[in-house]
Amino acid sequence: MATNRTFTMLKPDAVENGHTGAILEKINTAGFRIVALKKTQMTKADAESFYAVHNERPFFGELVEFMTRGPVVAAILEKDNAVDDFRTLIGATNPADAAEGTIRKLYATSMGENAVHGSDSDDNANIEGNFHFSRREQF
Ligand code: 3AN
Repeated sequence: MATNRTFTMLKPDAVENGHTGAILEKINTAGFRIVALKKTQMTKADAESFYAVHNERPFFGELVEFMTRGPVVAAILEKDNAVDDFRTLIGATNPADAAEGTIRKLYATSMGENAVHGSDSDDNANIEGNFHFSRREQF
């Protein structure tokens, strides 16, 4: 398995509820190296662009509103098999379906407010990481 990178955001619900430290600790304990990390507030235009792939979905407006209601913590993470292993660590999109011990099982409250984002492919990890971080912030 190749060492590769994924991108995550701790979403506004997780940050508001004070779970940033606990989630970063879980990420660290699971063996991910932090390549880049920052707390940032997305504008409406940022969220619409980041989630453009979902712009036809019925929940798009709700998603943009949620993702801009407070700061997020964005990070690029590195590990063998990073994309798949991170999606395993965060659990299913709907926290009701998420496995025990996963980040969403522990910290998410609903399908919309599900605590954490994880890229779904190497290509998207690259696009999403570059959306939030310049090249000289990734090392
Ligand atoms: P995942 O984040 O697990 O890859 P996606 O890509 O299907 O899930 O959805 C992107 C984001 O859109 C989710 N993280 C969630 O916040 C939101 N979302 C997905 N489905 C719904 C839904 N039915 N209602 C509200 N929000 C949703």
